This record gives sequence, C-alpha cells and structure tokens, in this order.
Amino acid sequence: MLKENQGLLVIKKENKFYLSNFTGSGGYLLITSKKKYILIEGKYEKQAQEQCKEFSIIILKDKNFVQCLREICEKNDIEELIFEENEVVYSLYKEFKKLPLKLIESENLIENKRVIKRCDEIEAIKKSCDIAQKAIKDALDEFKINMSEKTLADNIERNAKKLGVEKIDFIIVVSGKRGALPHGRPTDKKIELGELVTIDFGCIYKGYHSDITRTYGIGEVNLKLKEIYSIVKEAQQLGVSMIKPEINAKEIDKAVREYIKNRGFEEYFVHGLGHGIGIEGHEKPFLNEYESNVLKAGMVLTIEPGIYIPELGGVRIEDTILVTNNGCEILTTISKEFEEIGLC
Ligand SMILES: [Mn+2]
Repeated sequence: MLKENQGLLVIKKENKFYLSNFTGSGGYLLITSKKKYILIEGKYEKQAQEQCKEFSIIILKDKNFVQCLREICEKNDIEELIFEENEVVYSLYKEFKKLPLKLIESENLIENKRVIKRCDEIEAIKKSCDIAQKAIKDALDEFKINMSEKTLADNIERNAKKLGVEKIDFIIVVSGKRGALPHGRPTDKKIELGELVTIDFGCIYKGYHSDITRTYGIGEVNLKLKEIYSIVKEAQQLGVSMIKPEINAKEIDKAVREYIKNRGFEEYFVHGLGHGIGIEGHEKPFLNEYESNVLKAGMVLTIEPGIYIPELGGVRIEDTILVTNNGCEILTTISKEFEEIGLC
C-alpha cells in the first residue's frame, strides 16, 4: 500500500489500536514500507513493549513530537507524509507545513480497511454480543415491577462486568412515555405495569463493541403499544432478511422506512437504520437514506428501526449482524417475540 518514500502517520486512537494493538490514548504510529514506529511518552513504554511487538519504540522526551518525526523521516528517506485529516489540529498542521515533506491528507484510509473484519475481530465482537445479551437476560430474571430504570441498568452493567467485559460502552433504559426518547438515559423513574421498557446496551470485549436493543412489555400492555411492537419487529426482520453482499445499504433503509410508512408511522422513525460496529461503537458503514454503502462479507453492522411517539412511548429492536458470503449471521440471538416481563 505504501510507496517506499511514504510514511503514514496515525493519530486516531482506534486506528492505532487496529494497526498496532496499542490501547493507550496518547502516542503516534509512523509506518513506512519497511519499518513501523510507535512514538510515545515514557509512561507508555512498558505497555507498548507488551502490545506492539512489531514496532520500534521511540520515547518522546524533551524533543518534541514533530522534531522526532522529522528525524525518523530523514533516516528512512521519507519524502511524503500521509496523515489523517480529521485528526490533525490546525496548530499541528502549521508545524507539519514547516517539514521538508510533501503532505498528503487522507480521509478514512484506515477506517475503510476496518470495515471488513478479520477473524479475530469477529470472534471478539461475537463474545462481546454474547456477554451483552446474557447480561440483559440475567437482569430480566431479577426484574420486578416498579424497579427503577437506573436499578435495571445497574444490574445489566454489573452482570456484563461479571461476565468479563473490560468496559461498558453505554446503556439506555427508558420506560413508559420516556420510551419516546431514542437516547434517553436511565433515571429513577419506576418501570410500571402496562408500560413498555426499551433496553439498548453496548459493552466492549478485547477492544470490540456489541450493540443490542430489546423492548419488553411490563405485565399486560395495551393494543396500541402491541401494534407498534409488531410493526417494529417486522420492519427489523425485513431489514435483516435483506442483508447480503453487494446490496446497497441505502436500499435496506429504504425498504424498512417504506414498510413503516405503509403502516402509518413514518414520521416516528427518526434516525438511520443502523451502523457498522467494531473498534468503535458507531463506524462505517452507516445505513441511512443519504449514504451509499455497498455491503461486503466480513462487515459487521446493526439493524435498529424504532417508532417513538411523544407522550405515548416507543419501541426499538436492534441486532448486531455479520455479513457472510451468502447472507448474514445474527450475532445477538435472544428472542424478539413480544414478551411480558415482571409478572412472577
Ligand atoms: Mn446501535
């Protein structure tokens, strides 16, 4: 990929992790066609030795980073520096312009590689999904009517940590009218009989995200809410059924949106259909009305339609899905049938 006279500078944390396994937030990678460097402060030295076996470690001491970069480039006869344009702040760019190097900005160079997952990445995402859904299931077993959204959320997070995730990415628990907030955070509100509760949970295992949403009824719920549930469930299943290599994600978004429109709820589906997932919780490819992304085997993405009706409530159902050679494999496998919880 790189020419002999080119160096690739990597600043974005997730891209550094992808290319080197380094989990620290500081530091830089410089990759040439022959050699790989990691430039870090002394406090990261041990970590870099353990995580970045193929990299030469350069400790940034009093020499500043740009000076250090210049010396490495000179030593390796680098004439062109490729950098991530979304990661370089203006002050750093001004410094770069003083270097005797041709500057080449790149947008999404590494992100575009990251969309097709390696086997080890798929394994980590699968495990992350398994833990997320087990954490939800176990928390539902302990659920009682009038438990607060916060307590339910805390129980899910605690279960996931017990099951071995290193980090919780986020948790949404919204019930009753609050279900109309697609990104509402859990509050002290009690989850009451006759309401719906939506749980959207993502955790991180070995650096890889999961993302799953389920909506449940609390005891018996009214027909209107059940109708919304069944529309979202069918819309979600329609989206999942269309996933295969070479389809444009836009088509899937369109079909799902069309389905919800035909059932009379178009104005209440207020976000994109889904997103890629991996080292970041939201990454390429994005599935929406505006972007054109052709799916390929090895991509991992979510399908998550929702209907949110102010003053009434909402439903969202989301799976994390791997695109395979013949279609897809759903990685979040717990039931999507309408379930009433909390009764016993
Ligand atoms: Mn999601």
